[in-house]
Amino acid sequence: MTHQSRTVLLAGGVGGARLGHGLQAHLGDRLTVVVNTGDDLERHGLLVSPDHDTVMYTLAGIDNPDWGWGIEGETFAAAEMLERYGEEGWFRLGDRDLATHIVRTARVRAGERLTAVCLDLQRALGVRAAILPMTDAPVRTEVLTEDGWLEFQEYFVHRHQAPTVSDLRFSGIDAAAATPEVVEAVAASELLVIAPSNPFVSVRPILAVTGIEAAIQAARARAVPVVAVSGIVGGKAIKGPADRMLVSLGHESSALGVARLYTGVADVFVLDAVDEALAPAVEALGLRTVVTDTIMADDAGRARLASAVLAATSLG
Ligand code: FO1
Repeated sequence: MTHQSRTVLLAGGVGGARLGHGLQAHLGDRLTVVVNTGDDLERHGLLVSPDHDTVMYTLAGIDNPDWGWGIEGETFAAAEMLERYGEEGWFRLGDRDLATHIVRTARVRAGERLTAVCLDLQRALGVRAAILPMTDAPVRTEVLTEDGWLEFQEYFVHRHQAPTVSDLRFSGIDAAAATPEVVEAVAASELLVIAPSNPFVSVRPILAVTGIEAAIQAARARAVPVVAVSGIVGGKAIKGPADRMLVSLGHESSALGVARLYTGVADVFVLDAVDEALAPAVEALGLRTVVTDTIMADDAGRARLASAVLAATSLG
């Protein structure tokens, strides 16, 4: 692969956004990011799309690097006023972020496709890559816990990911088809990358959308390589609940545990140097391995991992 390969990145939240930022530095508009929309929700009558917006703000260079979501220098005047009116405030919507939700909600309610609206928002922010919702249909991830089925953000934010997850479901997934833009991007791709996102609540919903896994397998049949990056380093998730979910859903909380989930869809697996000893076991699954520093602490780290991913399938 060269640094100009048409690349499609399957991404969820923070880890996906950071690798996307690194890949965009190399690829510009030859990068397409297909984002999970299972985390989407309605708040105060507005449609909020956290994974799309996290990737959009990050690729626009206006993300809040400490939080991994939201906009740098954000203010919360509207949120404070909403709370004065007795509205729930546990899901914090900043003033600039609200503009995104106001525009998106108004245009989707007027009948436009989510994808068309999202592409316009990205262009207005100067994003060079294309960030595509996995589908235009509503999909909502729910997790089964000791408190019953919870909507994703209720689990992730309101309950601080404390409950133990014993099952997952993506309501609406049966009626959700891949958009033409996603199918076209995968068909034109020369490289497919699975970001170091949560395999269960970020990557799996994308692969569950009708048409997406089939498009990926058709690309693989054309010798397009799929490179997956482990989001588990030294048995721990860089950020978020993926390590605990691996265990509570019956898997091993390790890079090998993640690799097992991607057999049959990935060809190359990128592990952190910390997990070098696991490489033979990953290769025994039929995956080629690349061992490198996968921590993206800053822009240089993001570009470095992106470079390693782009080089992962170059012959020789
Ligand atoms: N995460 C939090 O931990 N607390 C919040 O109040 C919060 C608000 C929020 C608003 C908009 C948005 O796009 C994302 C937001 N997130 C918040 C992050 C969000 O829960 C995660 O980005 C994902 O859904 C997981 O990737």
